[in-house]
Amino acid sequence: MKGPNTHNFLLIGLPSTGKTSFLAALWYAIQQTASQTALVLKKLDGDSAYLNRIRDAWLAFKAVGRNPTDSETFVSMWLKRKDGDEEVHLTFPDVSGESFKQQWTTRQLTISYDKCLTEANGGILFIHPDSIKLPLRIQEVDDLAAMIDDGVAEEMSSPATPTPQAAPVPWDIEKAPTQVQLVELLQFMMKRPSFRPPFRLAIAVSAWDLVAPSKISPEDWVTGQLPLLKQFLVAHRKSFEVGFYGISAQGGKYEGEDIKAMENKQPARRIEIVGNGVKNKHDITEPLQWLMR
Ligand SMILES: Nc1nc2c(ncn2[C@@H]2O[C@H](COP(=O)(O)OP(=O)(O)OP(=O)(O)O)[C@@H](O)[C@H]2O)c(=O)[nH]1
Ligand SMILES: [Mg+2]
Repeated sequence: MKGPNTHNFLLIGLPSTGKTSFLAALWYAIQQTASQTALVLKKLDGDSAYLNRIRDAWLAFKAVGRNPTDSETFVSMWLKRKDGDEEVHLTFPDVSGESFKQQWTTRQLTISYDKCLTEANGGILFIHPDSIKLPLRIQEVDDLAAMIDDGVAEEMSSPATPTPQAAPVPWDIEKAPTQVQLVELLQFMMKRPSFRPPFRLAIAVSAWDLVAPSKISPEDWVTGQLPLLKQFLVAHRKSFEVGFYGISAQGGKYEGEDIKAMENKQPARRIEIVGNGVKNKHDITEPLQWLMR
C-alpha cells in the first residue's frame, strides 16, 4: 500500500536480534497513557491477534518466541501524532531472522520479502550486543600461526613423541562474522532495481540494558564492535541515511533481579531508548518518528 501517509518499514536483523520484542513493546506503548509517546494508536488495522499475543508475553516477562524459518507475519497499524492530526499507516513484516541469514548463506531472498523491499521507505536494522560473531584479527591469526610453527619445531626436535592430529574443520559460511553478513544484506538491498537512495535506516542495538552501564553511545559501540559495517555506512552515506539507537525493549533480562526491578515500574517505563537526538527516553516511537520525517 502506498500513499502520502503510508509508511512501510522493514525490520531487518539476523536471528534473535530483538525484532519481535521491539514490536511487542511498541504495540503496548502506543495504547497506554501512563507514559507519553509522540505516536499513538488511531485505529486497529486488520488482525491484531499476533500483536496481542507478543504484547501479552512482553507484559508477563516471557520470551516472545522465535519466528519460524520462512515465516513472515505482516503487521500493520494506524497511528496518529499525539499533538496533531497527521495519521500514518505503518506496516512491517516480522520476518524470521533465519530468512535474513539465508540471504547470506544461499544468496536468495523470498518474493514476498522482495515486495516489501520495493515498498519500503525506511527500515530498522537490529543488532543484539550478545550475539555478534567477531572476526579474527590479523594479529590473532599471526599469533596462532606462530604457535603452530613452534609446535612443529618441537616435534622435529623430538620425533619419538607423535602428537594426535585434530581433524581439520571445514569453513562454514554460517560462521562468517556478523559485520560481514550485515554488509552483504545491505548490499543485496542496494542492488535491487527498486532501491531508491537515500534509504533511511535506523541502526538499533537491542538489549541496550546490557551495554548501558558502560556509558558508551550506540554509534561508538557500533564503530568499536562492527567497524566494517560502520565504514560501509560512511562510504555509502549517499545510499543510506543512518541514525544510531540503543533500544531496551524489554527493559532488562527476564530473570532474577532484573524482573523484580521491572515489576516495580509502569510497564511503558521499562522501555529505554538512547541515541540519535532522542528526547523522551521511554518513547519507543522515537526511531519511527525519525524514519517518517
Ligand atoms: N536483556 C534484554 N534482552 C532482550 C531485549 N530485547 C530482546 N531481548 C532478547 O533477545 C532475544 C531475541 O529477541 P526476539 O525479539 O525474539 O528476536 P527476533 O529478532 O525477533 O528473533 P527471530 O524471530 O529468531 O528472528 C530474546 O532472548 C529476548 O529475550 C532487551 O531489551 N533486553
Ligand atoms: Mg522474531
